[in-house]
Amino acid sequence: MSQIENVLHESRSFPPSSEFREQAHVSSEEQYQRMYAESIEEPEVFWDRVAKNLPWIEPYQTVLEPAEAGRARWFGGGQLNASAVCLDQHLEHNGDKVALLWEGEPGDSRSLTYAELHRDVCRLANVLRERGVSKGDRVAIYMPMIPELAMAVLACARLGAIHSVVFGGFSAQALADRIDDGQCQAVITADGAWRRGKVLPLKREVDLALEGRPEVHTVLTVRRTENEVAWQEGRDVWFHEAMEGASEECAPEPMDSEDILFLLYTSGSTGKPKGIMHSTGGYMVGAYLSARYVFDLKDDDVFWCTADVGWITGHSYIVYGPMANGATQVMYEGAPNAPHEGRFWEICAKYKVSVFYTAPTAIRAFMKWGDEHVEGHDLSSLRLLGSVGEPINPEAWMWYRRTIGGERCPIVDTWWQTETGGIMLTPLPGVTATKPGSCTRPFFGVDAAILDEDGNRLPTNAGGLLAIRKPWPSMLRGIWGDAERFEETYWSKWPGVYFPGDGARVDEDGCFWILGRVDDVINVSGHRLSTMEVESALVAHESVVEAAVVGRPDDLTGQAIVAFVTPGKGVGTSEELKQALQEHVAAEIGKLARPAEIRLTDALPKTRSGKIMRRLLRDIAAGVETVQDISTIEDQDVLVKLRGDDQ
Ligand code: 7RM
Repeated sequence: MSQIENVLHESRSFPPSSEFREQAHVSSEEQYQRMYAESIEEPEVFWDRVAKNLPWIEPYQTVLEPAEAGRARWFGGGQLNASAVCLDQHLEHNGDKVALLWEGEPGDSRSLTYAELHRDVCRLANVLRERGVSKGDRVAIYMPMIPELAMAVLACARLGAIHSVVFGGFSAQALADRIDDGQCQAVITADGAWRRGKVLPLKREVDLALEGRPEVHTVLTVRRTENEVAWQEGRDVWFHEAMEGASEECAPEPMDSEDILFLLYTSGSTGKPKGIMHSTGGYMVGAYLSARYVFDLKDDDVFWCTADVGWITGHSYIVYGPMANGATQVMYEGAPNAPHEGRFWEICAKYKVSVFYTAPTAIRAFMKWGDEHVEGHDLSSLRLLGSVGEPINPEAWMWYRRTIGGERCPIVDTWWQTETGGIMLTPLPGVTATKPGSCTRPFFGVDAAILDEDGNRLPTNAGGLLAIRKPWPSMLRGIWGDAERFEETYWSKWPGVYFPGDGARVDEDGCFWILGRVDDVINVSGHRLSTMEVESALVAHESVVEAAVVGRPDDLTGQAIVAFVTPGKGVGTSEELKQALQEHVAAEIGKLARPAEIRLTDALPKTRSGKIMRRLLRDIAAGVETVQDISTIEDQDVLVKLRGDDQ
């Protein structure tokens, strides 16, 4: 049985103001319907019109070549270069426009125009070329959130080298695994990264990762934190020294549409991380269009996506999408609470941010820290807010709208994945009536539906498996070195249909509600419940900041619900609270969803990108040793504490 029961009842709806609607790129329901219908029925016509906006070096011959599932080819015969799309095309009219407003964690700042960024990217590409990097080679990038990170990504793209960005918070071992898997020959890094006033010694991690890996011929190191670093003559090169003598002339390498632009590793629930492959043409077209329409980007916007470039969100909505649109962006190096909990709002006010894109995990942290850290910062420049990464519970959505958005900014809750390359389900801010907790409707070209295991379409409001039934330009092109796993993971559940691994339902207005990862669904007495819905009920209680629910084996009911709950400020860890929460869930959802056990905890285990690791909590709830890969956990201490509670 693949149905997931729908227990969350949310009926609030927020249409965009006429003021927002009138100025938006997509500004009426009729326009959305017309464009959406064309994108599905005549994808060649729709995507040709979009792709024409990019500066092709060689025009494409075909828009979409039919092929078996997962093998579609986009913009065949065309050639372009992603760094030229992001930089060169803006030079003539917008060279002096600011590309990056960068803020360092210690409070230093830099601003770079498109012309300056272009010049540095050309020089860096020449440095890499002189070190022997060429088209098709893989380069690992392991850096803090500094402008050189964007330069590194774009310099690889300029040469046609495949970049593999590894998040700077990962360990030497995680870096080594990814270098090995992608057979990278060069690494771009920094001496260190600032994190809450401390130095994370990145170069030291690189040195450890490269022990016994002589294939890596070059390590290019940016000086950022000025900590001492070890040096291997011949291999190690200082970024600033190499850049000094480098030429500013570097023609972009013409790349075929289907040439690989980058690899990005994503960890599945089991097994080793998958090197997701993205193409040049289709990916750029998707990133360009989604950034433009979802964030309604205009010439005078200041866009801030708070993700790290180490995640797909940073690839598509810091580097490629916004830059393809010539946007001005804020880039911030540090933590949201360094040196104080109001740092993000201080930055929004300082740079007059107009479009702000962050994750539910951050929003819940802001709620927990308290409104006093928001108050006193002028957020009147904000006109649009976004959310990504996890289901956003209605409580956090409403707080975001009220406290950050001043009840005036539309919220775009965007559902997508590393694999999809770009946003797939989302409101269009000038058109869609948003609902707290729903990512609303499919973006252009996205044919989404809710199916059961056998591929049957499920009726309105029935929870089932999310499916994407047609190819889209920014879809993944494979898993690096593992064609079989690619087929098996994404294309084998139903013929010709992409399986993202999430549960969802569609309501009577055609709005999608993501119910969480299918692996996380809980089965209580034959009722399949979504983690998302029980968590949302818990978070709606005034004493709760964050919650994660999992199933624990139970002789009677199959599974019993265990809820891990982070209580709010000043709330005691009492038995009364636990009982109140159990009753609260029973009242909100029904007795069947009443947690059998509530565990209060200061923090939940999360991935480094902020997603709650329910699979780990499942083992803790069941009291078994975990066999899961825990290398990607954000804070190992959380695990120790949770396990300590156990005894
Ligand atoms: C962009 C990103 C993908 C998984 C995905 C979902 C979850 C992401 C939302 C969401 C509900 C959202 N890529 N997810 N966005 N769930 N609403 N708006 O996060 O590859 O790291 O993760 O994240 O489960 O499958 S990712």
